Order: sequence, then structure tokens, then C-alpha cells
Amino acid sequence: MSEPQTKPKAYVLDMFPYPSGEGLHMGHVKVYTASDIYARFKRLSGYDVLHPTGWDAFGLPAEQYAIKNKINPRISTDKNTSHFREQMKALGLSYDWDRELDTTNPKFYKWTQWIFKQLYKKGLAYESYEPINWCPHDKTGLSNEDVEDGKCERCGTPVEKRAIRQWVLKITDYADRLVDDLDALPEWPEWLKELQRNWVGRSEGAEINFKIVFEDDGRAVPEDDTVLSVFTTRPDTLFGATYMVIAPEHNWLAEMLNDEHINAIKNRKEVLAYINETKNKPEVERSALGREKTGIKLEGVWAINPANNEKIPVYTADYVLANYGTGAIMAVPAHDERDAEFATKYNLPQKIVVENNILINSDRFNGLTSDEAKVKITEFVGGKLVKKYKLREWVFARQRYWGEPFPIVYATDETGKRDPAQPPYLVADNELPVLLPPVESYEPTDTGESPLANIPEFTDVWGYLNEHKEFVSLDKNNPQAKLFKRETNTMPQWAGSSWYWLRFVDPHNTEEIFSEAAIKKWNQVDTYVGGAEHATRHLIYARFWHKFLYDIGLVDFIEPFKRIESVGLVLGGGGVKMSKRLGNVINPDDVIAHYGADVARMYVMFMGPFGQASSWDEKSLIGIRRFLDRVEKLSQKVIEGNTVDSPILHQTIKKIGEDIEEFKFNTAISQLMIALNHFEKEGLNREEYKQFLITLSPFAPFTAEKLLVDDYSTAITNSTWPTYDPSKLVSNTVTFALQIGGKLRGTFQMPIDSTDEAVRQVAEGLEQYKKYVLDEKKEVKKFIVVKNKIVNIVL
Ligand code: ANZ
Repeated sequence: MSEPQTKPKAYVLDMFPYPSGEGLHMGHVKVYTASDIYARFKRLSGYDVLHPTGWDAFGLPAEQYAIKNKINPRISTDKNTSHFREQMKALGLSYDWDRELDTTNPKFYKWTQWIFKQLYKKGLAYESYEPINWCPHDKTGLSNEDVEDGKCERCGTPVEKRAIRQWVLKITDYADRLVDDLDALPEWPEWLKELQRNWVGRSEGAEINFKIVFEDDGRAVPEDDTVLSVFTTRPDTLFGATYMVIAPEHNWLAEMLNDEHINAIKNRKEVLAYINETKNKPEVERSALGREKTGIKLEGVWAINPANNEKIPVYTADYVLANYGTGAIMAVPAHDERDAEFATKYNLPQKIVVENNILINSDRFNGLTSDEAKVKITEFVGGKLVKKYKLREWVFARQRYWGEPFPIVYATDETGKRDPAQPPYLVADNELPVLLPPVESYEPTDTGESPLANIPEFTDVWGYLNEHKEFVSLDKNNPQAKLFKRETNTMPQWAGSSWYWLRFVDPHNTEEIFSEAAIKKWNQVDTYVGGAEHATRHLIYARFWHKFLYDIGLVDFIEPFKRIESVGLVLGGGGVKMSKRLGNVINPDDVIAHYGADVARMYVMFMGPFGQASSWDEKSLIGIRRFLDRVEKLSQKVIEGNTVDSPILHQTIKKIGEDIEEFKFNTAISQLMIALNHFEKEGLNREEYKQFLITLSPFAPFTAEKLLVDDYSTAITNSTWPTYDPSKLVSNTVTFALQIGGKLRGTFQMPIDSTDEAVRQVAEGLEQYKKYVLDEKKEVKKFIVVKNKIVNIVL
């Protein structure tokens, strides 16, 4: 008996949309059409394809809309998702609609809460009172990832530091793996991996202790045994450290300035004034290279360089940040640019200690390479080699309404308030989901409390702790029932998207998050398509949760997304951004209504390379409409016959298959155009026309389906991708000469008989075009294509 034949699988996923009130925009159309073409091609090629979608529907915009229009976000979200669904169906997107999900549906967020429970049990989620970023406009705490240049990424308001109670996830426990596992992703673009590395910001270096001494001038000073630790990535330059800098917010400095140590720093008043001055400067500004450095010397205080026992001055300066490394540095102006800027301004000595990677002026270490010296010098002064990260813990609570409630309760004391002596308790699994209650007012408060805090029906629950110390509810009148208070923060909008791709494999499972069989079958997402704006936040969080789920044995692959394809912007005419203000927004509904869905699909794919920005051009839309009309008309030229001899058809099958695999949809469409031109002239037989329609079908499914059903009584779903015969391929490329401004600037290859449009598109993508036209800001007066021979660009 033979084994049952199983098809190979392909999991093709879009970054699922946030269903805004505006409906789909052209950027969505570009992403979703691309993944749809890919999914359709894979199905035709015999793959078992998983191609689902859903709604990432929690978050501030829905809530703000609710506040403004006094409408429950549940209602507006459902309205928006219906509109999105309709538009997607109109576009012919072949999603597995029976797997659709919505992060705001309790059936889904039950499992988001369940994952939070697992994180809590493993010590990766904890309550924190550390000061965090606070947006005074949105009235909520923010994660580091939500802050851009010191401003709230959503509304642009400068963020403040505020100490409020928070839930925090220990993403830093995964920092090394978030960097190292990128090596297991050969199909991710290199720039994306670099962004991920920079976000984690791993630095390898050393922590080295410097002894602090106070000048002996009869003052009452603290004991002389203080040591301060610095973090450096260049311990090899220790002999060149000519002063030390402490961050203005450093704890030790605060201590030396308090009333008990009134004499410790001789210029106490001036130092306090300086610290006060720096308080509200954004971090990015403080540490920027080239910005004028400020600082002040701590008079009467010295540090001892442990390498050579030299006494060096100590400064406080705001270019040193309190929350990175140890908040203090050894300054090596000869080898560090920021230190050099500071040293020049304050006339501090600079000492060169490394030349051509070899140590000099470094006593017994002279002659060693930097790498050797890093280890040796650290050892010599009793320091330790450490790694530091820019990545901060993930602030995971929002003081807002429209998010997942936490599966957390607090025991109360006799006053009916949270008992501070007891830890938070998890809610038992069979109490999940903790439902988000309907409320009257969604307004956030200024107090750092979520609007949920004012709803006793939500906050007050009666029950007991079971043998696992998890909360189980009881009737209020049950003698065993005690009063507990629910956590009233909600999860940030990134929670649901941090694991949703796993739920698609088994979306209706009510017993488990997903079955083992389902995840075995579908495994990793093979191709993940979306916008570059998710290069850090979403993809950092998603990889973190995935690795955690791996650690607790739910998945057996370490990375969620095998391959990523990132979309370029769809710009308005003339290359400007589409915006309401400029009135140049193209609505997909209008394009579909006027030209048809197939034209909308093919046009966004033909605009230019998928990963690059391209601008809207109504004329090309008409060109695509004509192309499809001609495909229909071609059926009149079809003669009887079922042998496939046409070399151009073999070429087309090969090229389109390869191009779709590589997300080169624009050149695939050019090939369809070349083939059509050829068939119009030379004619084709029934079988050839059928195969041509199948190669067209991923791009223009409505047209292809209509013709296949009418002429062949068959549907796309019953078709298979045609195979080409390599022996029937002809070499059919030609070499074009490229003339720019009257000079020959090079040559390039094109398929024979390429359309002028296709030639122009390729030419505009060439290095020479960038160099001699774009970079020199030249205006193109004429663009002449001599068929199969020359491109002449007149400037
Ligand atoms: C001495 C030195 C010599 C340094 C040299 C660099 C070059 P990354 O790579 O970003 O981790 N540094 C350490 N803590 C700091 C803080 N809290 N605020 C501002 N700067 C800080 O940078 C690490 C380097 O940045 C450290 O290595 C330290 O300067 C500085 F030729 O130490 B270095």
C-alpha cells in the first residue's frame, strides 16, 4: 500500500489590517493583491494554501472615534470590518473566509489573555512602578517603541516621564535571541534584519570600577571608599581616559547633593542648577553627535583611573544618559567623538592610546591589538565583560478602554481596597475570557486610571482562590465568596497581532489555543507580506511572543515568518504622498466601479517593482483596461488544436512562474503583454489560449474565470499551472542601447518585442537613469523607444 499523497503546504499571510472608518486605501490594495496573486499561483501549482485574513481592531483610533461620535467601539468596529470585507471581496481576494478572525472578539482574546497568563507564570510579566513614557494628550502610558524622537508616535505630543502603576513584559530576556536568530532567516531582506538588530542595540563591552576621592581641604566629606562603575565598549582605551562623566540623574550624584552631603561637591549650587536645566531635554537631543555639549565639573571630586592610578576630574553632563549602561562613562576624547567635542569645549587633555588597532601609551599593554587588550585590560583592573542592550522592557498596559482586559484580580483588605500585602492573582482558565464590559463613557482620565476603574460591575468580583492560587468566581452570597478587584488597565494594541498567525491554523478551536495537528500541518508562515512601518514594533513583539510560545512547547519552530516581502508606497500623481489635505487620495471603490477589479489589481502590480514607491497615473489604468479587453477579443482568433508549440507561450509560463515566486509582478505583467501582442499577430490554438488564461488568472481572476467558464466550461479552481518545455524556449531577448541626453550610457536586456511601456519601466529603474536624470534633477523632455533597439531620453 502506498502512503497517502499529501500536497506541499504554503502559508501566505498579509499583515492583517486595522479596520479604520476610511475603508481600504491603495496601499492595502497593493499588499493584498500581491499576496493574493502569490496564493493563487501556489494553489494552481499544486500547493495546499493557507491564506487567511482578519482584523487587528483594538487600539486608540477606534476609541477616539467612539468618544467623538458617542458610539460604542464594538458597533463602529463591526461596521468597519463589514465595509473592509466587502471591499476585499470586490477585489477578488481569495482569502479563506471561514478562518476570518477579529482580535476584539472574546473568542479570540480569550487566548491573548491565556498567553498573558503563561507569561506571568514564567515571571515574564510583572507590575512595575518605574517611571515610564506618558502621553499627556492620549492620557496613557507608552512603550519605548511608541515613542519617536521624544514624541508620542500617534499624536506627536512630547512624552513625559511619569511614575504610574504598569504591567511590563520582560522582552529583554529575549534580546540575544532576537538578534542571533536573525541568522536563521535568509529570506528576510538585509535592511530589515539590520533594523531589528539596531532596535535591540546589543553592545559588548566592560564594566569597570573607578574609585572616587574627595579633595582633602578640611571639608567634611563622605568616606573615600566610593566606587562608580562605567560601561565602555572600548576598555582597550582605558589609558586614554582623561576624565569621567556622570549622568545628571545618576543616583549617586543625587545622594552627593542631598542635605546630608552638603559639602561633598564644592560647587553644589551650580551643579544643582545645571541638573535642573537638563531635566526636560529629550534624550535624542541630548546624545546627538554634533550638538553643542554642556556640562559642569564637580569641584573637589576626583576619580582614579584604575589602569594607571591617575587622578582625573569628574563632570556631570547631559550627553550621558542615566538609563543606559551604568549611567556613567570614562571619557576618552582621543577616540570618541562626543568626548572629543566636550573635551575641546572644556579644554580637557586628549591622549592617543591606539594607533592602527595597536595599543600605544598603555604601559605593559603596548603592542597588543585592541581585541586582545579589551580582555586583558578588563581583567587587569578587575572589571567584567558585559553586554548591554538599547531594548527596554515592554510597557504592556494602557490606561484606556478599547483593549483586552487582563486576566488578573487583586485580593482586598477589610477596607474593600486592594490589599497591598498580597500579590496579583491570575484568573482561572475556565473564567476566561475576562470580558470587556460595555461602558457609558470611554474618556480616559488624568489620574492614570482606565475608564474601567469607574465601573463597579466590572471591578468588583466575588470568589475564592483555588489550589493553584487562581481566582474562581462565586455567587456574592456564597459564604466562601470574598471580594476581589479586577485589574482595570487594558493591553496595548500590539497584543493580538503578536500571535494571531498561530490562531489561523485552527481558528474555531474552543478547547485549546490551536491543536497540535493543525500547527504541525501549517507550521511557519512561509511568506509574510506587509508594510515597512512594521519593521520594528510588530515584528519585534511577534518574534518575542513566538519564541516564548516555543519555550513553553506550543510551537516547534523558532521564528514565525520564514520570508518577508515589504511593500513600497503608492503615491499620488507626481510622486507626492496621497493625503486628504492635498485631495489626491484615490479611492479603490472608485477604481473598481469605473474600470473593474481586475484593472485595479493589475494596475497596482504594474506600477513598478513591488518593494518600491510608485506614483499614480490614470493613463496606465486605461492601458490595463485595454489590455484586458484585447485578451477577451483574442478568443475570436483561437483556432482548433491542442498541441502547445508556441515558444512565446513556453517562455511566458516560465517567466511568470519565476517572477511571481520572486514578487516581480510588474515584469510578469510585461510578459503577459508581450505574449498578447504576439498572439494577436500570429494567432493561437484552443489549448494555448487556455494556458495563457491560466497564467493570467492570478492577476485578473474575474476576466480569466469568465473566459475559462464560457469557452472551456472549467473554473480556475479546477485548473493547474501549465508546465513549459525547456526545449521549446527560444532565446528571445534583445539588447537595448541606452542614450541619455545624447550620450550612450550603457545597454540593457529586454524580452523581444517588449512594449514601449515595459521598456520605459525597466529603463527608469536602471542605475544610469538614477545617476544622470534623477540625481542631477534633469527634466525628461522626450522618451523615445526604438523597438528592440534603442532608448533615447531627451533632456
Ligand atoms: C569609552 C570609549 C572610548 C567609548 C571610545 C567609545 C569609544 P554603544 O555602542 O552605543 O553601546 N556610553 C556608555 N554609557 C553611556 C551613557 N549612559 N550615555 C552616553 N554614552 C554612554 O556605546 C557605548 C559607548 O558609549 C561606551 O564606550 C561609552 O563610551 C558611551 F573610543 O567608553 B565608550
